[in-house]
Amino acid sequence: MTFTLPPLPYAENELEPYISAKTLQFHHGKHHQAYIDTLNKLVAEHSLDGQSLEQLIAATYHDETKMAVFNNAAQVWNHNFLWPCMTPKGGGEPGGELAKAIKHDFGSFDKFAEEFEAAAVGQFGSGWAWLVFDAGKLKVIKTPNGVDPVAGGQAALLTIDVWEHAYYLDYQNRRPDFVKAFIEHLINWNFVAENFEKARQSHG
Ligand code: MN3
Repeated sequence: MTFTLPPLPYAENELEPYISAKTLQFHHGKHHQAYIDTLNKLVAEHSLDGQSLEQLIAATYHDETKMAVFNNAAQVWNHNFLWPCMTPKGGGEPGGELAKAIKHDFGSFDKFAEEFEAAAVGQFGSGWAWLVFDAGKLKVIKTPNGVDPVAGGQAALLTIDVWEHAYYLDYQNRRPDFVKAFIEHLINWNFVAENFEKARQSHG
């Protein structure tokens, strides 16, 4: 079994003007593909065939002899998860149970948005910001490099990639402008709500 690149759930130019087709060509077609190719090579070298991404991430986190496997498996998982977090004409605010939970756990949607923005802008160097469901509560976290909630045993609901390759062609050093555009125009709240529903059901 080898890992393969999932197709984007939209055309490369459909997130414009917030993310250009050129950025997606490189981010999806080159960076994500490269993590997959490297992971397939490493899985064969380490005789780790037949394991899911989640199993590989759990088995190699904090294992210094398999750091490259962890980094690439986590980055494949993170990018597989990232694409459906965005949608053309996204953004706005969620409804239903997710809206209630955000209000309950953050105080208001605006407070959630502020916290998510601060995590994404404030992640020093490469990494990710996330909305997660952890022990029955919504939380915003940030992680460096490839580290993700899967490694920490939390359920991921939403992510933004703040590696420079995610925004540099369109925003150069203006990460805050990219984060703002992501929140206001790109978040796919239907996908986040589906993830929330699954996480709540498995939490019981
Ligand atoms: Mn990336």
